[in-house]
Amino acid sequence: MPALVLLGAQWGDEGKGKATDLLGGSVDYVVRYQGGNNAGHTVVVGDQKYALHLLPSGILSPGCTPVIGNGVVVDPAVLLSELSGLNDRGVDTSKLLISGNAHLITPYNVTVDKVTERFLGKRKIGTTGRGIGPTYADKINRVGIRVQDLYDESILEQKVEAALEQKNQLLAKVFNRRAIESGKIVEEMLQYAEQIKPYVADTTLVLNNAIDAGKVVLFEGGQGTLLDVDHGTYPFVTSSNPTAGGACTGAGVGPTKISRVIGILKAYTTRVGAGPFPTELFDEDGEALRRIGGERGVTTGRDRRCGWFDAVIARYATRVNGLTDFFLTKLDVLTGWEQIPVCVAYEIDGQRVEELPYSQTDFHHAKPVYEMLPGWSEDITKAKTFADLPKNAQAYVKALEDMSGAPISAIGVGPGRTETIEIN
Ligand code: 2SA
Ligand code: GDP
Ligand code: MG
Repeated sequence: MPALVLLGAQWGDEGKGKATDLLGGSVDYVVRYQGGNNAGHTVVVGDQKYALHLLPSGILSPGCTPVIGNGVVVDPAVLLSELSGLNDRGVDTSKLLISGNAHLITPYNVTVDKVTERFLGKRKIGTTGRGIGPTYADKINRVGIRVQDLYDESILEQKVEAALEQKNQLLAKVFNRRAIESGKIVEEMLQYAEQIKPYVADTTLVLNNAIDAGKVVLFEGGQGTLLDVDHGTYPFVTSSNPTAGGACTGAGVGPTKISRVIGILKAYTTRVGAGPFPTELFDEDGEALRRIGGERGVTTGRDRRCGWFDAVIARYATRVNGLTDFFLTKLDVLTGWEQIPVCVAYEIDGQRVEELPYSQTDFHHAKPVYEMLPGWSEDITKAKTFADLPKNAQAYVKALEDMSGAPISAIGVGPGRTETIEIN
């Protein structure tokens, strides 16, 4: 098993942090390949709870080297504060490697993100306001600032000036805001340079050498499949590729090196931010899922929108990621419902549709077609094997597996490391 990808099969927050941490003991490298500190990955170790935003969840596994790949956008202030927060809690962060090609989130990118959202008003995306979209836009527009630019002051000055020329026009003309001074930005960025330097590396070389030497490399996705800028519910998406292909471009590793792609799949569905969500609930059931599941944004503290499981989405995730297997999470949250509705298809303009429509207009009109599955009332949080689960919980898992297009190889029955059933 040289390299594997672990990613969100829905709209994020499926429990990727816990799953990565679970595998952390048996892998040598954990690599973030996209996104930035918009992510919120929760790991519970014993009575300690960690919320990771930018750092890979593998940082909590002592034998593991955490890597921030070229596809990630790095806010240097957040990086340093997350590192010092972990150091204060006794976590060794010295092995971290950061790609010199990763792009930096600058203070003006954060400003543009927030101002744009305010300007969009009702049409806003509901971003995390961390500057993610504007930083990726700069990268594609070829006016981005990379980690390596911190070590060439004159290049940094030229690049910040070039980036601000456009931004200041936009801020002044469209948003009526004061111009941002490039000198101040350069000064701030240079403050971080020396502290970050020990971590900077040619990470594609390190990772390819590691795979060739038989080491195990895990690529940890942020957000989820339906938030992918190409394959998600555009424009209500993040600005990167959380899907499996993103691991190759975001880390500089070829697809032939990857032999397993695990989709993390919540036993129901959640979404944070705006955009279509066919199985969303606006009733007591939705409120109960939010309360029991603790569905609140790890980065922004926003309430997550909640709904029933959607098999159309799961099948789509299997397709666009080439999933080999699923980890099904938060099954325990569904304990207590007499019957559990599961969306098996959509009805769109009177037609039954089995696959996720490529047309956003159709997706906005999609009405879930539900099948009712019998629920269970027994506490399942102590279950260690599949056979320990009540018959109806077993049947729920089997039904989801049949509908989703890939085998379920692990089941989460609680937030802790040990609250997991592994299926061989
Ligand atoms: P952005 O900030 O440009 O990436 O926002 C664009 C959309 O992507 C969504 N997004 C997320 N969705 C779920 N979880 C995320 N991480 C945090 C968490 C979210 C939080 O773990 O809870 O705390 O609010 C995440 N990051 C980005 C975002 O809501 C927009 O819909
Ligand atoms: P991520 O972004 O995919 O890493 O997920 P988040 O950390 O944003 O949200 C998942 C939440 O569910 C966290 O609070 C986890 O501690 C919790 N969690 C993960 N797996 C399980 C599970 O199987 N059962 C329960 N009850 N909670 C879980
Ligand atoms: Mg999260």
